[in-house]
Amino acid sequence: MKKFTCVQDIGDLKVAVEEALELKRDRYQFSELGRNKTLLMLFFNSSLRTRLSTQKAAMNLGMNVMVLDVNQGAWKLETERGVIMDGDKPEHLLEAIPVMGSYCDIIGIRSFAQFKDKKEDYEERILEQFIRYSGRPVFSMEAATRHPLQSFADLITIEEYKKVERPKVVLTWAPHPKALPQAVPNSFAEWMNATDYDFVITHPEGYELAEEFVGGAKVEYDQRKAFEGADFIYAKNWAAYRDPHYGEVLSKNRAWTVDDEKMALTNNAYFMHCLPVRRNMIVSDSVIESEQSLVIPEAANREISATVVLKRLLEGLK
Ligand code: AN0
Ligand code: CP
Repeated sequence: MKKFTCVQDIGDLKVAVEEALELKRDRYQFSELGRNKTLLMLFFNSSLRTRLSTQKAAMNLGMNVMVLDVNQGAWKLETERGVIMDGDKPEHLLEAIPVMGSYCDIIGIRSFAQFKDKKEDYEERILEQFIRYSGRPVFSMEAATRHPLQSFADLITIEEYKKVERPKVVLTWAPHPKALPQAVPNSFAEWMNATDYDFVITHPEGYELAEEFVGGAKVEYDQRKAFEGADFIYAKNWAAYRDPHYGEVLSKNRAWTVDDEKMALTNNAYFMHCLPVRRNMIVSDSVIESEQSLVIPEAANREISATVVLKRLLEGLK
């Protein structure tokens, strides 16, 4: 594998999940593969899970790891070409990228949507510049439009817990006080659409995701109807995608919070969320603490998805 930014990069999902479950049985099977190979993880945004699980995955494979928080201690980076750099940013991405590439073998990037310019976000300007100019295999640790390491961990989790071959999986919008990217729901939809599950998306009007991600999924505006018979409820907030409201919070309606009453409509569904989650906005205390909540095993599977991805990127170096 030469890069990992979207579902297509991982190839056959059944094969990928099998590889993940096999690695989960013994995550140190390839502890020599990464010897003298260096991973650089670069964060433009905060992280708990991605930072720790990806570093752990690299250590499982015997890699050396460097972590750089761009906003803490590094020079502020200008990302636009043609800018007269007389402001507060002393260094340009176009120098920083090849310099960083010269110190490592693989690069992971976290760079969220900025909600300033939809085209810029959806063209993945930052991620694409790393792919073009670093000379290294690049993987996404959540970029502007996708979070594939999360979606892969979500898929592994569903495969581990599903009781029927084709479960009904429901992605539901839920309220949040601040504007959040569409990367997690886009990516989740992209991965679910690549399976044969019964996949439904529910959200208030105005929160439609980009068509390229919705694909063949069913969209149901009535959340309660969507929940009927569900085997998995995957909650997430996102800001509006459609113009002229791109990046805006259109609703904080807590009638969309996932609570016991709504979970009772499902087929005793499991509850999933990528975390971090705001309790009693996205989900009630009692649902997230219930036996049906998978948020902890789901987060634990981030180490597994990252181990598979780094293993394949290491194999691609040879
Ligand atoms: C981020 C998001 O919604 O994309 C990261 C989730 C993994 N969440 C927040 O910024 C709270
Ligand atoms: N789910 C996830 O990616 O969490 P972090 O933002 O903490 O990395």
